Order: sequence, then structure tokens, then C-alpha cells
Amino acid sequence: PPPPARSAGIVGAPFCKGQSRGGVEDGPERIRAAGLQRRLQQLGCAVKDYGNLTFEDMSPDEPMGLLKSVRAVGAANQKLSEAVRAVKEDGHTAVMLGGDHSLAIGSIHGHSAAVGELSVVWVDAHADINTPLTTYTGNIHGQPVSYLLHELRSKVPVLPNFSWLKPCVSAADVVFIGLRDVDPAEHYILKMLGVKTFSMSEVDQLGVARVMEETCDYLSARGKKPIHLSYDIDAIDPSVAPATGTPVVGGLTYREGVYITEHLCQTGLLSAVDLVEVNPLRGQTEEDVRSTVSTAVDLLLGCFGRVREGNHLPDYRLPDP
Ligand code: EXY
Ligand code: MN
Ligand code: MN
Ligand code: MN
Repeated sequence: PPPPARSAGIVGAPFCKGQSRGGVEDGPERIRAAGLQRRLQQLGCAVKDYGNLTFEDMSPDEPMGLLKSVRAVGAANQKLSEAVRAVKEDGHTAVMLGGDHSLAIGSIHGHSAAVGELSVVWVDAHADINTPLTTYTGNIHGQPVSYLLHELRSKVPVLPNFSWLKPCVSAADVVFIGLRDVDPAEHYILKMLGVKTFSMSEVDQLGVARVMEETCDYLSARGKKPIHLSYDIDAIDPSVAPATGTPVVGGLTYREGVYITEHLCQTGLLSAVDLVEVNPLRGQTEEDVRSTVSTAVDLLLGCFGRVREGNHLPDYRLPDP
């Protein structure tokens, strides 16, 4: 049967202050320039592009201990949360183009504000579950999950420009895929909360098809909730997606990465997608950037029904001679 009609509501979030490398704010424009909208439409997907958010300069934004750019990250995510909520209320599958992964705070919060309880699939080399007190880099892109989880509420202080944020996700509704660079405190938290994880070891052991079957079985056992896919491009191996701020060897192949999106699409529950950490300035060559951006686009297309056997629109007719 043809896939159900879908519509994508795209929000660009050109924001980089959850980490310290410039360039990641150019992700949304590069991904759009690679033809995202046209290629989604070729799949029969309706597209509304809400454009890019603009973020005010928050300076002075003095570090709080190690934590960097707290006020900017808080304000940006508050704005993003409202934007994603509006996209969901308009009836679209939300697509948030980052920007760095601190933006998952606002994206997931806004998604949840619109639809209620969520399942979250976090595809990343990293667990991004440091708290403001366990981080040793001070980069908030390594912390968003801790801000979102009910279970960590007492471990995350209320920070400036974050008073709007209430935890909205349960640890049992989250699955991580692709982990291979996890800090000791993060590992402790994952074990303490019993979070479901498929590190690269499990991807090797089980294969991606079984990882996805188990992911969806695990999540649906708690009820079929709308799925939020938060896809960090650094989950993909740096040989394929090198233009990112914190590359880690030993990642997902292109095929494994795309398979994850195809499988989640087929659940019919995919309700919002983040595509983050594409940093055009981190490529060594233009080919590095092209390969990274093109992979990002293909991951998004997989979320909206692209299958590798090919697609045609339902009204396609063969031309008569
Ligand atoms: N765990 C390290 C930190 O907390 O800074 C590295 C985090 C990298 C996060 C990237 C976006 O996924
Ligand atoms: Mn720039
Ligand atoms: Mn991440
Ligand atoms: Mn990462």
C-alpha cells in the first residue's frame, strides 16, 4: 500500500552556542540548499517551510561555573519550543534543522506541549545526558537529555532563561542508538535509570534490523506514543559524515543510518525529527561537506517515506507513444 499522505513542517534553528565551534549555525541553509523541500515533494510529501528562527544576542552571558552560554541556550530553546509546538498544532510532522544538539531541549519540549507523552529515539555517538554538574566541557549540547527527563529533575538546577522548561519525558520512553563516546557520569546515569541503549557494540552484535525491531517493541510496550527522533549526524561514521563538531570513529554506516529512518517511518508514529550538528566549517574539503549534508537529507527523506527500491507518486501514469 502507498505510504499515508504526510506533511513536513520545517523549522530552521541556526544556533551554535550549545558548543564552542562556529559553523553549525549554517546547517539549516546548507541542508535546504541541497534540495530538501523539492526532494520531499517528489515523495508526495507536502512541505511547509517556516523559515529560520532568529535568536537575540544575550551578551553578557557569563559562564556559570563551567557552563557556557546558559542564557542564550535557554532563550533559544524557549523560542524553538513555541515554534515546534505551532508546527505540530498546524498538523505537520515537525522537522527541526539545527544547529547544535542543545536544541533538542526546545524541540522535544514543544513537541510534547502539543501532543503529550512522547517516545524519544536518540541517535547519536554521544548520550548527551550530562547534568550541569557532571559536565566537564560546559557545553550544553552534551546535556539536553538531562534537562528533559522527569527522573533527573532534582539533579538539574533551574538556570537563567530556563524557568519555562519543565521535564516532559520519562526515562523508560527513551532509546539511544549509536553510542560510542559516553562519559563516566553519563554511563552511571544511563545504568541508574535503566535507560534502553543500543551502543555500536549492540549494532554490531544484533544488526540494525534487530536493533530497530527491539527499539519499537520496547517503546510500544508502554503504549503507542508519538515518536520524536533526535538524529545527531555524528551518529554516522565520520568517513561518511565528517563535517560535524565532535566526530567519533566507528559509527553507523550510511545504510544503517538510513535504515533507522525507514523503520521509524513505517511505524506511522513518527511525529517530529531533529537533524542536528551538521557543521559546514568542520569539513576538510567541499566534498566532506557535500557528503555530510547529502547524508542528512537522505536521513530526512527516509523519515518521510523514501525507500531505496524507488518511489512514484500515486497518480503517475505511463506516457502513451
Ligand atoms: N560528552 C561530551 C560533553 O558532554 O561535552 C561530548 C558531548 C558531545 C555532544 C554531541 C552533540 O552530541
Ligand atoms: Mn557562519
Ligand atoms: Mn548529540
Ligand atoms: Mn553527538
